[in-house]
Amino acid sequence: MADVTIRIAPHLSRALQDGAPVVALESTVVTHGLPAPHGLELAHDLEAAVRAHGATPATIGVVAGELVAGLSAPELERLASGGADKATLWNLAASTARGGDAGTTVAATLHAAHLAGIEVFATGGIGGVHVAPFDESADLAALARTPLVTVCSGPKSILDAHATLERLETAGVPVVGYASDALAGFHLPLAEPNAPLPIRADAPEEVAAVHRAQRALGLPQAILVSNPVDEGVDPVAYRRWLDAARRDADAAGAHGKEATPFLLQALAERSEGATVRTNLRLLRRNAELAARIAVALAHDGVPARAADRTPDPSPSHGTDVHA
Ligand code: PSU
Ligand code: MN
Repeated sequence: MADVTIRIAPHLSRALQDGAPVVALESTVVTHGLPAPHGLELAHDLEAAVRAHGATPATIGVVAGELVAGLSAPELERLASGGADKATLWNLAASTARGGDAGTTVAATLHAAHLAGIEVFATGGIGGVHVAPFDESADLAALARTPLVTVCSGPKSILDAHATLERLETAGVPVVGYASDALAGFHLPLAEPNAPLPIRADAPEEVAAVHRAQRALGLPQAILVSNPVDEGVDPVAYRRWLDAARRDADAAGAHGKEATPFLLQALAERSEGATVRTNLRLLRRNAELAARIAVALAHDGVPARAADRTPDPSPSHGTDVHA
């Protein structure tokens, strides 16, 4: 028996068994995405936003080598207190084998959420194609093969949005513009240059319908929901901060998995917190929308997950799951 293990918090396990709406949340934004003390506050805020809209939050991360869905308050505090690693797909196994703590990226969170049987996930901006050659986030690989509705505000604005959208197209990931027709630009409402999207949805039920159709067709990709932030930062100032942040990153030699956290931190400093305020705002909006989509899916009656399980490792909803 393959020894795939994820610990699912008991209250979450019950919600999943009942077919209640659940929203997965990532933890790299908590461990690496925001300057302290924003990380921990944010984690609690996002969970509250999900609850306020009728769903159960499931923040995912690695604690003492254990992959956990539904981190407890002390576990969140532990992750936010510094020193945690950043776990994406290529180092998730190493991270658990070593027994350490780690925030999970979009990619690793998608994987874990799917193992747990969760269908909806909210984040801020996804990873994608960096401007530096040959740096492409594993988020793209995970979105190509993990069937969750993933709500974001587009690719993080430190990336090449256009190249990221092309990769998503190649991978067959449907990108749904929520109440919008072009790709969201993370800190900016729209990505530059303007990138039209193939599908638009104006209500959570419409997103749920696309998700159901994707499942019914046996397509393995995520449904990526692009939810533009309502109030972004000033685009001209943003361009200046980003150029400076890129120079800072070059000077510091920040690349590989350090690149994203470094650039976000440099932007926060250069913008005197403006990018952080926008980031917090869009994260909250995305958690709210994800909760409404999870509620719409649950109202279908069909626990879509039970209906369309393919023969991949299918964990039961115990506290410890072995597939
Ligand atoms: N969005 C944010 N802040 C973040 C991230 C996304 O608003 O910190 C994180 C996510 O966890 C995403 C990761 O998966 O950055 C991408 O990192 P990389 O480009 O190294 O794959
Ligand atoms: Mn990378």
